Amino acid sequence: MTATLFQAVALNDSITLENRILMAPLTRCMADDNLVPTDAMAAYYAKRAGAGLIISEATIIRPDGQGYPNTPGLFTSAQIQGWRKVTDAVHAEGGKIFAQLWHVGRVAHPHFFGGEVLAPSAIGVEGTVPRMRDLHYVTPKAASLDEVQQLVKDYAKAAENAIEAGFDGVEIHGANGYLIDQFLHYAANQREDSYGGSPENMARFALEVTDAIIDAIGHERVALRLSPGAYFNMEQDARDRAVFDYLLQALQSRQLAYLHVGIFDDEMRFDYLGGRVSDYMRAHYQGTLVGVGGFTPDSAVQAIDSGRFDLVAIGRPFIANADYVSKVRNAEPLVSYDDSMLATL
Ligand code: FNR
Ligand code: 8K6
Repeated sequence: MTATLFQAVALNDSITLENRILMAPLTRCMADDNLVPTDAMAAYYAKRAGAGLIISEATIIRPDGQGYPNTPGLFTSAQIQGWRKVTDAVHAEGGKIFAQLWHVGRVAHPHFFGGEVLAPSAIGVEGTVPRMRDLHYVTPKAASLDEVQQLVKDYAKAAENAIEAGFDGVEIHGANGYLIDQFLHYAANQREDSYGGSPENMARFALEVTDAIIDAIGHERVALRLSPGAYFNMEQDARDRAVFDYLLQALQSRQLAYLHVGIFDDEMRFDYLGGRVSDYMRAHYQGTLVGVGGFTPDSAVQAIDSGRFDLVAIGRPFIANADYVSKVRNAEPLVSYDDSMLATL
């Protein structure tokens, strides 16, 4: 009884998805040492082209956006050519793919690029780089106004590069405690200039990045992922609610392709949001919403049929089942995900 998932859905006049199942963005740390996507990555994505839309693993917009080993980039011509092989392979299988644009902000590590770590404020996080546990996070430098403006330009440039690489659009990674999300939470943003101190100011960077990318490639091809509920590399602060109330309202006029919930488990509840992040976003945003986090085909159908969101993104089960979509369509059993599957593509 999964027919709901196999209805086509128009995101706008330019992009129609064949089904409601998105492949969630999944960092795999398998690009080469120049952060260029490999042939193995092209094969990995092509096998998953049955998704209505693939969202690529998070892809860094410039060198100081890197916080994990071998995450791909979109700032050199070799990287653009590498991604071109991926997008060609996905398109040859009849699929669609957006690039997820990423800068990790304060969880970047100088080990990868040999420079300063930039963030909204000079507030670090405890901990170490995943998979490289001897690399401790450093205290970042608060970006100057000029540096903030350069970041906005570099997001727009990476979006242009994504289109040159053959992507159907981009998803801005504004979630999970990375740079854009750091501007949106009081725990990471204590600026006293026009980018901090009030909902309007704290939402400014997210909106400037979104608008610059819309100007560069058109609103039909731009999506955004947000984490109003702080849960990863971020402490909760009840004042954040007003920032997201403001931001979601402001996004209404941008006519994005979709808005995507940034969470690992949709059942997580946040007091200051009144419950689940997905329900909060649904109540405050009228456009197409993508839910995610622990869904099975049945629970996704239930959520979509009851109007909680419009499309579902599937993460770990897509790692375990390249043919996730055809298995669901044919009611075949799914292989269970296991962390050991991250070792190979
Ligand atoms: C993720 N997730 C993630 N999110 C994101 O926005 N960009 C990314 O690059 C990644 N990378 C990533 C890697 C791995 C190994 C996991 C498990 C998760 C989060 C992901 O998109 C999704 O929100 C969660 O996995 C929850 O969905 P599932 O797995 O329960 O369907
Ligand atoms: C080296 C791979 C990098 C992957 C980046 C994303 C991390 C994925 C898996 C870790 C799970 C983190 C879960 C955080 C949830 C916190 C809930 C309170």
